[in-house]
Amino acid sequence: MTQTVRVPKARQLVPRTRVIHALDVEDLDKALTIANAIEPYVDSIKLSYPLILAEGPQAIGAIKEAVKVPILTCFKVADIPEISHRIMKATLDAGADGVTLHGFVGRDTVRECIKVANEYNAQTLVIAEMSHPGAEEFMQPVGEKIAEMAKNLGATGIVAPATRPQRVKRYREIIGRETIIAAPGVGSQGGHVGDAILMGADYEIIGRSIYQAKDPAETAKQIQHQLRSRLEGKRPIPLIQYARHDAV
Ligand code: 3DU
Repeated sequence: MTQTVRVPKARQLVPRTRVIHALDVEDLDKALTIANAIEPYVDSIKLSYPLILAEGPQAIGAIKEAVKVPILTCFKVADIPEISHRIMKATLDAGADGVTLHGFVGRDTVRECIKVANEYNAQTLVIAEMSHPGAEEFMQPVGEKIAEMAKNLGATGIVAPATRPQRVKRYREIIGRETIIAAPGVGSQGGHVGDAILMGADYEIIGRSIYQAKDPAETAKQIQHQLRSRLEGKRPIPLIQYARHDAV
């Protein structure tokens, strides 16, 4: 007897506003209110430990139900392959459409995570270099190797620092145009709206500047205007309509 295997259809990231909102609040009602209000101005909502530890993994599904954009989780998976496999499965079963994972743990873990994600048609963003100053200490020296590995293993994309736009440019040179770059660090961490995209990123990840604003929707709208006017006439590197990578 053949068994029917349910393959959940993950929502795909599409570059429209080119902003991913990091919704790092700790209260689900608040998260839902903000998610609904800012949805027109973002391509994705990214959830992380602050919300999920407070409200449980079902918060992923609750937010997903409230909006149409893909939901990313930012658990920065970094365990041995077996445990990473289970973390990935649990996250994707909870409704995530894409995940972040660390690259420094090495190719066996990264390969395993991409394999699980592909079963769900979900996106994988491998962190090459983080955006905070401390990332220069240990991550930056190996970031380029991580980016190359992520590309070769067929990750959807990498995470590179909007706080250091020249590094984004370097990562773009290394990975070519098929692999996307999502760049956190805009706003509260000091990165300027548009800098990372002008250097070759596909998305800028923005958290506190939006969800801590008095009027998150108005702020997200303003950011969108700012981004548009920065990109106007400046010819950012063209957008990629990427497909899922199956090169694992
Ligand atoms: O600094 P913000 O509030 O704009 O939020 C940035 C988000 O991006 C936050 O969720 C953080 O966990 C995530 N992130 C980085 O800031 C830096 C990285 O290298 C990777 C993820």
